[in-house]
Amino acid sequence: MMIDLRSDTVTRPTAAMRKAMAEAEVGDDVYGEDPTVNRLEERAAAIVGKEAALFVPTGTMGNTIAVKVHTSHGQEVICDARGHILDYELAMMGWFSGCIARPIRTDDGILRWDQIRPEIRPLGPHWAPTGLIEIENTHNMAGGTVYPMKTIREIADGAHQLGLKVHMDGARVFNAADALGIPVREIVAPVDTVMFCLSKALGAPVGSMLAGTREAIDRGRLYRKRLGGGMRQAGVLAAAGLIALEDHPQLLKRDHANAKFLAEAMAKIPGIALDPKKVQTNIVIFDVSGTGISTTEFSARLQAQGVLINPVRGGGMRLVTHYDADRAACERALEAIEQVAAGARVAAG
Ligand code: TLP
Repeated sequence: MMIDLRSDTVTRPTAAMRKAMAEAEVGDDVYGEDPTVNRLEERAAAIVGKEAALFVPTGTMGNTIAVKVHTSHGQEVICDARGHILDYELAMMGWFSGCIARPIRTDDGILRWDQIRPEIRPLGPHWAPTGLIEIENTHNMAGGTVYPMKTIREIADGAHQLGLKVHMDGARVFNAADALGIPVREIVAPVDTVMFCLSKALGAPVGSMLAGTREAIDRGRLYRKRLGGGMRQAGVLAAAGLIALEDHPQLLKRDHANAKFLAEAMAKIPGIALDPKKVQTNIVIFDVSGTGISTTEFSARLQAQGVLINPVRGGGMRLVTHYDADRAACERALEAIEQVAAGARVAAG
């Protein structure tokens, strides 16, 4: 059995999810007649404290719809330079919404209002105006970092005073809620829309939610259809999503403890560099350059030992903990990491 720590997207549906999927009551969701999808959308809206929510097949589609809802062609979207929306969504903000990104570099993935303010532009003879501010919480490639509430409020207050909207890519916002010990609804209260994934840390096989005002979600529903996301008897998927939403936020604590356990042990391995204090949720980004082998080689040697961990952009490697990798699996992964690092040091003499 491989231990797969490439992402929390790799989890398999639980027995309870498969049972709920098999028994799901369904209808045609494009007619608004799938009772299970309707229930999921209502529950998601209630849990995150927004007027309405939309079930979409992927996080990418949720972010794409949000950008479209808030912007017009020829505008800029302010985001972090390592944001998922910029680096991993095939330029959808350009392709679908006709916007370009105005990326801001950060150390920890967390944008601050004093960095954003100078980048906001009005329409001018040379400038594309700012159309939207996008923040990612938790921030994936910065290592699952969590936005402090004060920072979210400052960004949203500043943006709203200027008539701008804020979208949160909250693919893992339930992880942020666990780390802060507050409900998700509190985290997303200041922002206009939030996308969160059922299929990441929460463990559903498919699906994400976009939540916001009724008006934004009604328009978003039309963009979902345009993107090919009108899913008919999608209740079979929503049934698993409901279990992810209701029962799985409680499990995230375990993933966070496993990530911390791995980070603290890995920080002691010669050749591996990371700061375990920065690991707040289920993502650990680490540097293996001190071992003298490349990230691709490190990954290949781990695979030979039954552990999957991928290199990421920027020279590091990323591991993500999830419910299909318990503490025993993490201990075995740690042993493999120790052995690969030690083997590289021996070869380097
Ligand atoms: N992230 C995936 C990969 O695309 C990198 C992963 O393995 O972490 N926002 C954030 C912050 C994400 O991490 C992801 C997926 C998405 C959006 C997109 O979700 P999907 O894959 O459902 O389109």
